[in-house]
This record gives sequence, structure tokens and C-alpha cells, in this order.
Amino acid sequence: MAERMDAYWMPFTANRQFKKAPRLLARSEGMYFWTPEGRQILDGVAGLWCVNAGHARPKIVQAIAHQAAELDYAPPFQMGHPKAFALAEEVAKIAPAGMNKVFFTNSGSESVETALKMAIAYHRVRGEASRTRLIGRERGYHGVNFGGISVGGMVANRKMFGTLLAGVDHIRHTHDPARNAFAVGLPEHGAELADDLERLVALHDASTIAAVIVEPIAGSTGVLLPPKGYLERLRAICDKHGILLIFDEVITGFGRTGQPFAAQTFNVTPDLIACAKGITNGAVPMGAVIAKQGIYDAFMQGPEHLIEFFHGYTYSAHPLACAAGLATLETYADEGLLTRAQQMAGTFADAVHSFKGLPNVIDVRNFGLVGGIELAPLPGEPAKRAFNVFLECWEQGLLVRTTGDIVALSPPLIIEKSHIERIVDVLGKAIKKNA
Ligand code: PXG
Repeated sequence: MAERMDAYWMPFTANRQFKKAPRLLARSEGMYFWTPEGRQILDGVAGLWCVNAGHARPKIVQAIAHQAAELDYAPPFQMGHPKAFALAEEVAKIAPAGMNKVFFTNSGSESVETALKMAIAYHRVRGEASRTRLIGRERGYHGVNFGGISVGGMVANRKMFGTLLAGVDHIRHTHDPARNAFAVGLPEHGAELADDLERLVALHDASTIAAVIVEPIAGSTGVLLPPKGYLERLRAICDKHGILLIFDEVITGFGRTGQPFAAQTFNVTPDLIACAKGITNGAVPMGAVIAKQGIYDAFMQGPEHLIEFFHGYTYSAHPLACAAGLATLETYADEGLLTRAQQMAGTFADAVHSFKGLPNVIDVRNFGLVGGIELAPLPGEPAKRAFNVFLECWEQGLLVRTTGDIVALSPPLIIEKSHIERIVDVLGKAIKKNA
């Protein structure tokens, strides 16, 4: 096995450790993966926050197969194909009111870059070319490209890569376990942390700031929830200063919080939404930026034969991705999946909060079908305790995700009570075993 594993340089993976003891997946269906040996693994993280309707859903499988035979590829520049327009319409239908223009990319990282470029260019086409500064947030994750890691705030993802993008600053993160540990749902304390944006406006002047980008719920850093009132306050400060607000909904999009988008759940409408993952149920790579009408309109000026926005990818609106996207949105609609997290949230909250009191559990966070269980690190060995819990869960047939010493749960939205009980059982035992 080892020699056949040599060529693949694995992403975000401890390559040497993995190749000594590989964890391979060979098949998937519904709530489960199977290993090549046929061991069944319950998927506690929807692949990687993307397989929201569960694995290998027939409608999606058939749509991809059919599309590959009918139209495998179509150039997206100065050309189109019907499913690209149809999918944009369908995405706009479920997007927050007034957000009705959809630009396609191939990943969350590309959606972030696209949104950041749109924001800077938007101000320029309106005659405010001095607004070029981008504001992110500490502990934010916005993918791995240069714009995304510049506005992002996860140190390990930034420190190896030089000086990054110029003209970026960060507001403070909202994690405050001293006041909010074990809060059920949104934390009570911390709305005032949005005022940190006023500090940056005072420092840089609003006339230099293009946009602020935040995840409504920060996922990769370990499930940090917005304190009650925080996002509303951020929106108000952006409005006051003419700054665009970008929500990175790569993980919160497509039903994770109980509405199609977290913007709807939290009743705060940004100017741009970056999304990906659940748009195709993870089956074909795709991302999108959803823009307000006014942002699109601002670009639609000058001679009509000229390109308005010099940006796009060879695989923007790829036919296979569009076919998968349409079938995915149909599956979500047929089964009510985009609001199902509301019905399951109570059961899920009880389940994850039942870990309170287990050894080394120092915080539990939940919202919709997202859970985060924070463990006390092993002395001098950060991230090891949670990784050991991950390995034990894998041995026992459950896939979870860890970041630092936080265990994250984001199961497919088709999850039933019996699956939740199994997650509690396996993860609880794994936490106890690593006391
Ligand atoms: N923004 C956010 C908020 C994300 O969560 C991206 C952008 C980048 O998407 P792509 O498709 O370029 O990977 C993501 C990706 C984790 C984990 O451990 C989460 C992501 C990626 C890898 C790990 O939770 N989300």
C-alpha cells in the first residue's frame, strides 16, 4: 500500500502519519460511508460540511450521468448553456430578498476571491476608487487563496505565506468562553464586539474601506457562533460608513442553520454571499457569489459590447456542476431539507449538550445542525486530545472533524434521531477513553 500512496501530496493532512495508517473511503450512501474492507462509517460531518442531502442521492447521480453524455463542457465566456441560467434562477429564488444575481465559481475559496474583487471593483465603478481596504476577522476562515488567507484569521494558514495582500485589517473574534461557555444556541454576550469595526474606521477612515467579510457561524476555527445582536450591529456600522458586508456562507449555506442561508436565519442581509459546498451536495465542485441587484447594476454601464467585470473561471457554471446543482436544489425542495435543521435542532442541541460534564469538555456550542465540543488540550500537546478522539471515533465507525482541540459536528440534514443517538454514544465513549 505504502508505495502506491507515494505520489499523492494530500491537502491539509499529516501525510507521513496518514500513509503509515491510511483511512480510506470507498463507497457512500445516505448517512454512511464504507471503507474498502466494507466497514460502515456514520457521516457526522456531511463529508466536509457539503453533503447536506446525504450521499449518492439518485436524482443527483442521474443528473450528472445524463449531463456528461449530453453536453460535457461549454465555454462560459461570451457563451452560455441553459442549465447555467436555470441554476442561477433557482439559487436566486432561495436567496435573501433582493439578492438575485449569481456568479459561478468552482469552490468556496474562489467564491471568496470573487466576492472580494467584486467589492473593490464595485466602489471603483461608482467613483469611489479609494475604497480598497478589506476587513476580515480574527479566527476567520475564507479558503486558502491569497485574498482569503489575507482576510482570514487562522494563524497556521497565514504564517508560511509571506506578506499576503496589502491593505487588510481584522476585527476581533467573538469567542468568549468566560462569559458564554455551554450556552445553548446563540451566546448572550458579545454584540458589542461588532463595535471593533468602528475602531478600524477611526484608524483607516471609511473612505479607504471596501468591505468586511465574516462567516455568520465560523466553522473551520471550531464552531464560533455570533453573539445575539452582533450581526445586526455589524450591518448597521457597515451601512453607516458605506462599507459592503460580505457573508461567507460556504458552510452555513443550503440549510445548515434551518433556512437556506444563515442571512435569513439571523435576519441580516449582507451585500454579497459567498457559497459553495451544499450547492451541488458536494457531488461536483461548484461555488457561487450571490449579489444584490444594486451591485450588479453598478457594473452595467459604459458601451454594451464591453465586458463589465474582468473575472471568471474556465469552469464557471460547468454543465456537470449545473446539472448536479439543479438536481440538488430539487432534492432539498422535495424533502424540505433547507428548513429541516429547525425540526432537528432541539434533539441535536440536547445531544451535544449531553457531553457537558464528561472529562475535559470545557465548552459545547450548537446551532441548527452544527455542533462544537471543545476539549481541554493535553498539557504541552495542543490538538492531540481531539485528534485521538477523532481516531477512536473512526475506529468505532463514526466520522467527525477536529480543529485544534475542538470536535465539530455537521451531519447531513437527512439525519434521524437514531443517528444522533449513535453519535452521542460513540463520541461520548471516545471522549471518556481519552480522559
Ligand atoms: N469559506 C469557508 C467559511 C469555508 O468553511 C471555504 C471558504 C473554502 O472552500 P473550498 O471549497 O475552497 O475548500 C471554506 C471551506 C473544516 C473545514 O475543518 C472546512 C472547510 C474546508 C476544510 C476544512 O471545518 N471549509
